[in-house]
Amino acid sequence: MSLSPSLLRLAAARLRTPSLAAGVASSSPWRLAVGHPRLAVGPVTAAAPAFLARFMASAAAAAPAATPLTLPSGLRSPTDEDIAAFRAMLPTPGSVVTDEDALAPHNTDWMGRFIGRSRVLLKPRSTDEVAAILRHCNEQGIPLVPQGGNTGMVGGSVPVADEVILSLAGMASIEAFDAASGVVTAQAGVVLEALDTYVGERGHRVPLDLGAKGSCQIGGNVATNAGGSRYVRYGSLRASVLGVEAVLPSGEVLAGLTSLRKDNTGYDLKQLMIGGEGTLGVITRVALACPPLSAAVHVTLLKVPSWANAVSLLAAAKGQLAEILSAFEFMDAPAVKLAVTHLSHVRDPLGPDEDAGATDGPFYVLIETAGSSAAHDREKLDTFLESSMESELVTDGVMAESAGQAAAFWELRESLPEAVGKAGTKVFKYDISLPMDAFYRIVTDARALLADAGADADVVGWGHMGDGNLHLNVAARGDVAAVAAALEPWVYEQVAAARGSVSAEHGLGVMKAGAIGYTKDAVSVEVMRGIKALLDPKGILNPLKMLPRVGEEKTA
Ligand code: FAD
Ligand code: 2HG
Ligand code: ZN
Repeated sequence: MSLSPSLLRLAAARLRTPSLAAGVASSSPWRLAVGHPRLAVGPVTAAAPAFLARFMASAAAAAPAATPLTLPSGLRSPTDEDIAAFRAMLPTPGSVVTDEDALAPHNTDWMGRFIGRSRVLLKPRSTDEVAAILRHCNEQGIPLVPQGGNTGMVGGSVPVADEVILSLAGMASIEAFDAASGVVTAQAGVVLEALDTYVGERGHRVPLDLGAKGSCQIGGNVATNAGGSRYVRYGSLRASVLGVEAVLPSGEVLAGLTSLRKDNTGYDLKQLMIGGEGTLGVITRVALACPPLSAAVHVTLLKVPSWANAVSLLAAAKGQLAEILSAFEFMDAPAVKLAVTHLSHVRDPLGPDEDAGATDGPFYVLIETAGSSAAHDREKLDTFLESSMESELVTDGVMAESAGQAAAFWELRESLPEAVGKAGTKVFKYDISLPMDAFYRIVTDARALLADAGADADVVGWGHMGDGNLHLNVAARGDVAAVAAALEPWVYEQVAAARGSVSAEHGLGVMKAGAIGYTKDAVSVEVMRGIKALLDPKGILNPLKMLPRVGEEKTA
């Protein structure tokens, strides 16, 4: 069924033309690239984007370094003899890094919150070299931290003490692409954006997109089972990753690099590596199913007056846009205000909002559709927008009319982690899954809690609403210890009471290892410990990450 001309006119009239000039976001080329197939994609660099480097520097200056933890007994620091042995195993120049300045960014996480003191970083160039390193470390009881792009948000990618850092950055080849199936095979160190560009040039897209795409690596994405903004369309990486090659702590290679779609021969061991956060093995290669690139992409930014309306809008989008819905992201008005206040290159195309800071709305919703027919998709979208406006679910909105405008809408959404980092001397991040009825309540409750405590803090929420994934962020100033005491374990208790998850997509790392019990039962945690003991009996891989130390488990 197609829209009548009058309805089309009405929809067009009510959807304001963006006040942004096309390409306004070009001050941040990192943001412009990929994720939006209609955009021209610039050259991809594996180097950390400028804003990451800038932000890491300011965050590190502002945030106190976490006290290094004590490693479990039986593990020891690498000695000069070990470093000599590593040099013998890794003959390529630059593969063994011991210079303190060069090590510094690898010892510090993205937030500057977790800071290790490793004295050696290894950069193997092949699976065999990874295997040799692990064999040596296992025999000697030397702990290691696998590191991808170091964009993780739970401190999983940096040492907690002086573990060896095993960087996958030297293993960045895209090895094969099967045009018939869309399966790409790549080494773990390939940067996500580079992989998306590569498959994009061949008519496909990586089924994963996230704000750190310019730095994070596919191996790190798989190790964290990263979610991101395409999850609502393509689901978990657990289904798209068809094969994984990984090196076990013993140095044995788990040769699971199949690209079969169906394979029911025994336990699916690759699933232990997906989301295993580098605690069970080092991922060296991945085979990933990439869906076809969509010929038509539409990006719309809508303003919704209340949370109840946002929930109804999501249901309407899932029902009416159905198979073309490719992102449904929400931001509260205070989060948008932080972005436009702290980042000069970010604009709010819907304009400043008098109500920003109110406890329940307005909310911004970014909807992306991706389909094979522009006319068909536009008709569906117009019908959906028309009915959403008629029923007053939506009060205002803009539809991108160019690739530059689409990029600018995405830039607003993806700039929020950086913006919130600029707003406080310490940022508390909670990446949680919650049912819709409890989803935004935790933001308003946290605001009230901190206001009662007299805290100086911005409490904001955004996230992948289509997947029930909220990012509750608190940018605190002044007495940040008091803010921490108010927030934890309060946040985890609220999540457990609502039967949510304390980690929706970022994993547990060192930050939340002790909080697993708020989401998983004791039997599940014991089974996980058993798997860890089986594959890594000496506990050399990413110690003190993901699983709680005995006696440290917190439960609801
Ligand atoms: P790292 O940070 O280096 O490592 C993460 C974990 O994986 C560590 O435990 C590490 O030991 C392990 N690891 C890394 N590589 C390997 C390997 N080859 N083998 C075994 N273990 C390995 N995450 C989301 O899920 N969704 C988002 O939308 C999202 N948006 C983000 C936006 C920004 C601006 C930033 C900074 C981060 C965001 N993240 C998001 C978090 C992060 O980018 C992801 O978790 C990402 O998948 C991490 O990849 P990485 O290569 O940087 O891994
Ligand atoms: C996002 O979706 C990322 O923006 C980061 O997962 C979330 O900074 C955060 O809290
Ligand atoms: Zn996210």
